[in-house]
Amino acid sequence: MPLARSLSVTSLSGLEEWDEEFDLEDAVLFEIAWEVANKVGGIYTVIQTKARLTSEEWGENYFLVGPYVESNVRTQVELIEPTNPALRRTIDKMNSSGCKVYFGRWLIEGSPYVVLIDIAFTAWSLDSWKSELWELCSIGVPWFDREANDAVLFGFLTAWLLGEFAAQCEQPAHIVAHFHEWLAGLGLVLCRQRQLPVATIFTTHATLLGRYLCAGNVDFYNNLAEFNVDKEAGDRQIYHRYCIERAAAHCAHVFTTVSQITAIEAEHLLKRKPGVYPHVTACVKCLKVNEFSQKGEVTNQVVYFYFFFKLYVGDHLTIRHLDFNLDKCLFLFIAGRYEFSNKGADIFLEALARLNYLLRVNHSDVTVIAFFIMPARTNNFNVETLKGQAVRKQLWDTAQTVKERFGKKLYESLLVGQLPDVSKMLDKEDFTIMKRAIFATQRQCQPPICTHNMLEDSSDPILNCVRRIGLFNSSADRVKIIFHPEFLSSTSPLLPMDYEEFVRGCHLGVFPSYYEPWGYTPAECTVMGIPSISTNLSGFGCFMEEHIADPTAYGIYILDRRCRGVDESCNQLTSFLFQFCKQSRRQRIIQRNRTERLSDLLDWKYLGRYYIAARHMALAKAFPDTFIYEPQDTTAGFRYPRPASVPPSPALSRHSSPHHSEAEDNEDDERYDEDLEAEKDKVNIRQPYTLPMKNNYTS
Ligand code: 1S3
Repeated sequence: MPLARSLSVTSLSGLEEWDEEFDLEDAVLFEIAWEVANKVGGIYTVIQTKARLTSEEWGENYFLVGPYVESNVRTQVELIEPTNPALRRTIDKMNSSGCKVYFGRWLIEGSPYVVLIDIAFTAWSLDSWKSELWELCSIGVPWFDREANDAVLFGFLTAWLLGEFAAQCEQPAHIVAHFHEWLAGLGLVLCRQRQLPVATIFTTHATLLGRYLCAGNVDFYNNLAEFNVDKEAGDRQIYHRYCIERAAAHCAHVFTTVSQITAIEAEHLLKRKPGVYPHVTACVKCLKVNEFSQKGEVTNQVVYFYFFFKLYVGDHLTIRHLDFNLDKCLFLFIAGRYEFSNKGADIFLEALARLNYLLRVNHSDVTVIAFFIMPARTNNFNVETLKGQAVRKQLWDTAQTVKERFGKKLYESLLVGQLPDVSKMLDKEDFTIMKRAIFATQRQCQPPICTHNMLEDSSDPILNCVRRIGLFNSSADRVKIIFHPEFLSSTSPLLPMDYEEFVRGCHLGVFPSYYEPWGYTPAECTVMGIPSISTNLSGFGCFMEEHIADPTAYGIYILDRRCRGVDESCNQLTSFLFQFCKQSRRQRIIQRNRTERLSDLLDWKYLGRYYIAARHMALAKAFPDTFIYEPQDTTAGFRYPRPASVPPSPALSRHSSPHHSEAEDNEDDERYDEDLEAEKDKVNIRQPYTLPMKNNYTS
C-alpha cells in the first residue's frame, strides 16, 4: 500500500507547503465549467482570474474543460496537440467515436490547457442519453429546455472524457475533477454513478431556486427553512434542473459554495451543508489601476465620459443652457446580469429619484450620471444615440479641416520667409465652418435614457421604473440616467472601452443586490480603487464587514438589506449617495486611495487556499489509502484596521464638514500629499494575513 501522504493547509504559507512536501506528479486536476473560454456571467471571471494560481500549483497536470464555441476559440484559444500522452489517447479515441474534442491553450494569464467539447456535434445522442438519465436517476429533461439539453450533452461528454482518461492512464491515476454550477453538474453525477476513480468537487455559485425565488415576490431569507423545494421548483418549471443541481451537490466528495450566506441557502434548498466557503473573487493584480494618479481623479476615461456625455446631452450643455458643471459631475454605475430586483437595480433607481430631489432642494451644483450596464435584447443603437456619434465625427472632421487650412496658410507664410500674422490665420470661412458644426450639435428632444432600441421596450423593468419615477434627463434634473443594455467592448462605436477602463473612469459602483452569492463587481471596483456600495445580503458585503474594522472609511459602503424593509434600505442608499455627492474632490481621492489598498485582501494568492483545501479534502476522501487530510485550526482571523488618518471622533476631524470650499481644497493639496505618504507608511506596517479557515468540514 502506498504511503499515506499528509495534506495540510495551515496559513497563507499553505501554498509553499504543498509544493515542498507533496509530489503531485501523478495527480491530475480537471476543472469543468460551462464558462471555460465562454463568457456568460460571473463564473467566467472566477475561472479566468484563478487560472494563473492553479496553473502554478498543478503545472502540466491542470486542464480546464468547457464547451467548444467557435467564435470564442478564434479569439481566445490557441489550438495545439495534447501534451499529456494519456489525454492525447483519450481525445483521439473520443474523436474516432463520433465526438469533436479540441485541445489548446487558453490565452489568459497562466495560459492553462483547455479541453473544449463540441456538444452540437454529438447532439444525435441527446435522446438516448436523456433516457439513460431517466433510467439511472429518474430525472426527465423536457425537450423544450435548451439549456438543460446542453447540460445533458455536456455532462455525458465530460463523464466520457474522465472515464476514458482514467482508462488510458498507465498507472492508477489520482484525478480530481472540480465541477462548477448545475450546468456542469451532471458530469459529476455520472462519474460517481460509474464509480470512476475521480475525486469530485461541486461548487455552486448560486442556487437555482434561490435565484428564481428571489426574482419573484418572496420574502426569501426569512422563509429559507420553510420552502417546499420540490413544489417551488415544479411551479417554476425548473424541477429537472433542480434535480441535477441537487444530485451533483449530494454526489460530490466535497461540496462548496462561494460565501457563508449562500452556504446557508444551499443547506436549506439543496439539503446539504457546503463544507468550505471559498470566497471567490475576480480580482487579480493586472486589473489594478497603474495610471491612476494619486493626486487627481481625472483619468482619461473620465475625460472621455465628459466628452461622451457632453455629446449625449449635447443641446443641454452646449447650446441651450449649460445645465450642469462638468467639473462637478459624478459617474455612478451598476453592471451585471440583468436581474432587475436580484441585482438591486430597482432600489438603485428609486434611490436616484430621491437623490435627485435632495440635490435639487439643496441647490447642489453636483450632477450625477448613473450608468446601467445590463445586457437586454435590442436591435442596435437608437437614432438619437447615433446622431450624437455623427455629431462627434462631424466636430472632429471640422477640426481637421480647419487645422489643414491653418497649416497651409502657415506653410505659405514660412515659404516666403515671413512669420505668420496670427490674426489672419483663421478667416471668415473657417469661422463659418466651425459655427455650422456647433449648430449641428443642437437637438430638439430630451437626451434618451437608453442607448439602444429595446426589443421589449414596453415591458422592460428599468425603462418602466424610469417612467414611473419620472427621471427623464430633463435639464432641471440633477440625476441623469444612461441605460446601456449591452456589455461594454473596446470595439463599440458608442462607448469604445472595455469594462476595466469604464470602471476606472467612474466615481462609484452601486450594487444594492438582494440576491448575490458573492458579487465580483464590487470586488473588481475595490482592486481598481473605486469605492462601491454592496449589501449585507451579498457574499462580498458580508466578507468585507467581517474583515474590515471601518469599511466605509475604505469606500466600502454596505447597505443593510437584512434587517430593514425595502423603503428603509432605499433611504439608507439615498443617504450613502447623498453623502458621496457632498464629498470634496480631495476627500474622494483619499477614499479611493484607501479603497485600492484593500486589493490584497481580495487576491487569489490568499483566497485560493480555500480551493486548495477543497481539493485536498476530495483527494483524501476518494483515495483514503493514499491521501490524508488534516485540517488545521486557523480560525484566528484578522481585521483590517481603521485607516490611520480617520479621526477617532468627528470632533477631531479637520474636515468634519464635507461642505468646505474649493479654495480650502487647493490650499490643502500639499498637506494632503504629506498625509497620504504618512498614511501609506502606517498601513504598510500591517499584520500578517491569517484569514480564518473554517474548520467545519462536514461534507
Ligand atoms: C454568480 O454570477 P451571477 O452574477 O449570476 O457567480 C459569481 C461568481 O461566483 C458570483 O459573484 C455572483 O454573485 C453570482 O451571481
